[in-house]
Amino acid sequence: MNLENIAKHFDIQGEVKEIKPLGNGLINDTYKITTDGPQAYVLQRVNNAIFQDVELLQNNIVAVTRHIRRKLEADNECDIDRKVLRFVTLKGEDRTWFEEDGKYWRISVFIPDAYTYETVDPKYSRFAGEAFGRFEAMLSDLEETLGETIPDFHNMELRARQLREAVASDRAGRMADPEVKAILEELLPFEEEMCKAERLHREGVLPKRICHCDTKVNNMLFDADGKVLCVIDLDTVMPSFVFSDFGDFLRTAANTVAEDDPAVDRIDFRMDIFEAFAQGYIKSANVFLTDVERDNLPYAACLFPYMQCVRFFADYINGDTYYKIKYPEHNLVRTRNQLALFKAARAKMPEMRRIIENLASL
Ligand code: GN1
Ligand code: MG
Repeated sequence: MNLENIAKHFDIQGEVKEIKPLGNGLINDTYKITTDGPQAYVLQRVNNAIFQDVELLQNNIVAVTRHIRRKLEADNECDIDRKVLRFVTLKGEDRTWFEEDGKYWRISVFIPDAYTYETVDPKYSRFAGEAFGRFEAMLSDLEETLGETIPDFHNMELRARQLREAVASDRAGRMADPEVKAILEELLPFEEEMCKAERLHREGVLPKRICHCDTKVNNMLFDADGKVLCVIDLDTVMPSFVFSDFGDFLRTAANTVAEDDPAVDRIDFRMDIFEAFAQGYIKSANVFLTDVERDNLPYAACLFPYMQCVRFFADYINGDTYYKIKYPEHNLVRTRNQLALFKAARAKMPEMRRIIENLASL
């Protein structure tokens, strides 16, 4: 696969000097392109086994980035090119993706002097909460209707069903392991409680809004002073419950260890990170947040470790077909980790509720 030949189809400035791997996403392949011109670029192969409609996905992303850019311009923001991603079109076309031999590619302009982190302190957590709340607020009046790039992506009922299907077909023969059975027994009793969002939606009291849906800590760019520049990794931007962005950020940020750390006994759910993130989030999301959404933020903080646990676990039982793994038990280690985090978070729900009530009354 010649990456330079792929890059040649896009309208980039300057000659390509070097193309090197970038970042550590679990789904797409990402590279940095250095040129002899003023700009560097990010080249990505979109994993179309997972994102099956790349055209819909890129249409979503173009609509979202265009809308945010217009808002920033209207607000007379400075340095806009570092605050929203820009996707490069193909030479002579206005399409932002290229297909060859069943592989899909896209290029965006690299944002210089930006940093990503795998962990945050409370101060950065508050900035992050504000940024994701602002992201949702800015998109609340988007004219275009966005498609779901992965249908029912954060639908807990579907994820629970997929786990049961994985268990029933036991494709990799892993159900024979007593530990696997024990994890399943631990997870099942919480299923109904965790499917609350879908029920509220059916009752008509929980709306879908445009959310980011992959608010891991490392999907946000910070400048050298710790201020949030922008939100990246926009493949999963789609209609969802606000719980997605609130819960998934805390899943990574409030965990005392990384999501694949085997040291389960060191796992805790950090309330200082929760409180700071909630402060920032509620501050900027207050303009649209309903009482039902706000009151259920503690539930969201538990839902996402639970859902991720179910997803890693189903993938392990299926024989590791979805997430990239670095060693054979990687998905099982991730499962144990997320289960411990879920339990830690759930034990802290009363404290979370107090914090949210306090913030609501300010
Ligand atoms: C995947 O690609 P990445 O690493 O940002 C996944 C998320 C999971 C996450 C777990 C499309 O995100 O939903 O939360 O791994 N993305 C998709 O680390 O499934
Ligand atoms: Mg990512």
